[in-house]
Amino acid sequence: MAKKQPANPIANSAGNGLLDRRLFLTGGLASLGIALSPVVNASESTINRARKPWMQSPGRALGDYGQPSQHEAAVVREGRTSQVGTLGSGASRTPLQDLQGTITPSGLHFERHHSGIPDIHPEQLQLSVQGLVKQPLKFSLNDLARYPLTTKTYFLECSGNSAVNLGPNPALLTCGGIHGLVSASEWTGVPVSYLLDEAGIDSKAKWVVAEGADAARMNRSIPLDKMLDDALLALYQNGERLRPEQGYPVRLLLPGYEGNTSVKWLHRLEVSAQPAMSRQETSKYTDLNLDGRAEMFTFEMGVKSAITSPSGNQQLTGKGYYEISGLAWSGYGPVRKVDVSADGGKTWAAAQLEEPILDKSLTRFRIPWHWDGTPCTLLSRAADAQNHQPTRAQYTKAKGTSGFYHYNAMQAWRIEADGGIHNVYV
Ligand SMILES: Nc1nc2c(c(=O)[nH]1)N[C@H]1C(S)=C(S)[C@@H](COP(=O)(O)O)O[C@H]1N2
Ligand SMILES: [Mo]
Repeated sequence: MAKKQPANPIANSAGNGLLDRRLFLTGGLASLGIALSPVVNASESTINRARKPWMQSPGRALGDYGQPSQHEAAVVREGRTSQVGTLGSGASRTPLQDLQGTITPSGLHFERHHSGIPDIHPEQLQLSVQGLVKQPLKFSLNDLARYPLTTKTYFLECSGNSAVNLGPNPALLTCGGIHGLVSASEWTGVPVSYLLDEAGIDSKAKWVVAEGADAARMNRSIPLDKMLDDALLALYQNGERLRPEQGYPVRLLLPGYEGNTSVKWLHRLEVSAQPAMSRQETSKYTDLNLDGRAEMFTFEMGVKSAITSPSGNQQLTGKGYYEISGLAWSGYGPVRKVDVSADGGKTWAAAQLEEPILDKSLTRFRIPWHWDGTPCTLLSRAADAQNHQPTRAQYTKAKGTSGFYHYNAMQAWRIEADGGIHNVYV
């Protein structure tokens, strides 16, 4: 006799079918009478004894440098754009909706270059430390690699990330298309403080101007305190040397700061009393306020989250059980909490945060959900120790819609009755 199912087998934790985040700790799907896969009957039980084509002869040869499965060829950087007449001066985005965990595969790290990707021979790059120092120093790559190294996981986010959602109408993009100017890696390198200590900082020093060796010579002024705190000269990314796109052979990595300050292809650190007032900190990368004045040197990336699945341009295949999953991060420190709503923000449930929850890194959140097949709106909101992610209305009320950088408001996915999913403003 079939077991009678209770009408509502699972305790809801918020409206529209959000379930308790501890579902899996308390017995999982089977104990709740949820089946996700078809049952195999007796006549089908030889199913895995048949010799498939790939079991009939030896597979292919060993290789030098591994590549993803050819069946994953559709998982690529997206939204690639470059200035008219150029191929490398623009941006490409991480396909967040196709990835899991919290580390971005190096080949899918987002890119943002102001003048293409230089090809730099590691023996020819020299990093100089100069300006208001007791003794100017010059480092070859070999010199740098002899210093004690440190390994940390950090996100990197362009401050123009998600700005498309300031537009008058919601863009019908994927999650990566909207939020994919954020990635995370395990970075290994030399703390900048080691080099500055060795050079000896003059008491008048307050800033360090970092300059890249690309054709743009991109440069930014960084507060000396940040450079002495957690700034890293990154040499390795996810265990291997930096990719050319990420600044090979050495980049500055400023945890939690807007991506622009993490100067790639680094060749000069100039200690100074004043900021350089360079193009990227005056004409660009300033935040326009409602009163028409622009704020400069707004470095930290505010707390943000995005649901990566289910998300824009994906398709639900009928009502039933789904896991809602996404990423949260903050330039001010670890993520403290992520809430999810399935009813457009009326009710909220706390999502499960996956350990380890690291400082200035991506944090994966998950929450089980039962979709009843009717249209609904999914939202996530993150908080760090100090701040909550604002709603879009709160953000635009405080900042207007003419700005561009540091947009961190909540984002909503509309699920239609046919299972189609698209970006909406709520
Ligand atoms: N030298 C140099 N450094 C640079 C840039 C650049 O064009 N040249 N782009 C900056 C910007 S705007 C961002 S968001 C990050 C992007 O880093 P990524 O390409 O490794 O993702 O690098 C920053 N560092
Ligand atoms: Mo950027």
